[in-house]
Amino acid sequence: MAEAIWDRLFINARIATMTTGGEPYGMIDAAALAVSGDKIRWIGNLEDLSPDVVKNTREVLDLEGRWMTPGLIDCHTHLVYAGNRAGEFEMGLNGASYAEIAASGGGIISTVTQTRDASESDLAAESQPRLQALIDGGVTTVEIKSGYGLDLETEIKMLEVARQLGTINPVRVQKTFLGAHALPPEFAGDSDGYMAKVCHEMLPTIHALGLIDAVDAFCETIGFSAEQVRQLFKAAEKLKLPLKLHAEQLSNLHGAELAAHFRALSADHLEYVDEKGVAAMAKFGTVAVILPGAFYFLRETRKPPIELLRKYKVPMALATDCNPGSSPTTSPQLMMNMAAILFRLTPEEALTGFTRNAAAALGLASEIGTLEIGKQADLAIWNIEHPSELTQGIGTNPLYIRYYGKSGKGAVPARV
Ligand code: DI6
Ligand code: FE
Repeated sequence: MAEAIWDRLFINARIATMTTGGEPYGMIDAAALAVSGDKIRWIGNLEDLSPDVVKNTREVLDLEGRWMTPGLIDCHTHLVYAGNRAGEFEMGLNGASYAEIAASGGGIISTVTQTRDASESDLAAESQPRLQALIDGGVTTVEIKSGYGLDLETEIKMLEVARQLGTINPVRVQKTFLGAHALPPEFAGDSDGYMAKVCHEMLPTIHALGLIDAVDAFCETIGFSAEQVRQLFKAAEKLKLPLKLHAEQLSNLHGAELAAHFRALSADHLEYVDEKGVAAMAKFGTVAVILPGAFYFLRETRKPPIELLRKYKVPMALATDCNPGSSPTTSPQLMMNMAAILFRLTPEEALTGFTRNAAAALGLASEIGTLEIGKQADLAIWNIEHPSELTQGIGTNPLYIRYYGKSGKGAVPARV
């Protein structure tokens, strides 16, 4: 028998490739997709495949008309943390604002205390179910931020746990250093001093351990000023690390503009961004990461300027922002629904936000986010009649199979 030329061939699929320039969703009907090793080797109409090729493939999976999309990419999470903040949720419902809760020692700092106190193995064990929930929802790549340590030791512990989670689960983990998330209590009144420590001690030390794929900060009145973020970005630039920024979530400090001028991969949240900020993002190719979960949980009323982002053709990504305070969710599908209902994103924009544009927000557009020859074979296969159902449904999970290319040649597809 001739050498098998492909490891696996999916046939009778309807494929949303999420590529641009053709059909909506980059759709291919009556399609097939071939995988060898961890890469996509062929994609197209089933009728264009010769029967010999099909015969010589190691495994053929008949998808019986199901829809295939790129594996989902959650490009902004804080899913490694210890403890929970349900008590604050009650405080909030009794009238306290997010800023008031933060000022009274709650908020991010309460998670910092719990995360510092947790052992590395407890932190991993607490975080694993959140990652599993994302995987069960079709996620094949997830970004995980530090930022609940705010000291060298705990920031390393968080990023080390993120790294480990990526080695024991069939999912790609991108690790983002968010040492500039909040001011730790031991630096009260000295945020410049803390920022200096972040830039000159924590960042280079943690980078030398190989634990940083990107650098982020919380640019906000309750976080760090644009000037402080500029210092951090300069230090990160010297190490050639990609940049991201929590910008304009609660007020307009012109963080998006700053991020764009530093050629940051993304500016995230953006409820308060102005036209100048949007124009700068368009000019320098900075992705807008929209986080409807945080908007919803904080009962924010100011919406990100979707029309303006569309007008300037700024790519929009979506993410869960999974965290214990402002976005306690692990559901990409719910975020897609909220983005549509609250911000009027179309279902196609919503799915693009969890695939192609999310890949760009992580600097991984050449590897993942669309289904094309040569890209990673990270796939989600759904029991749906049309991709818009992924945005329409709430509390449903139509995932049929999730396939993670790096699980390796000959490995059983990662099913959920
Ligand atoms: N913005 C957010 O939405 C999260 N961090 C940030 O800078 C919230 C994190 C938390 O409340 O624990
Ligand atoms: Fe966040």
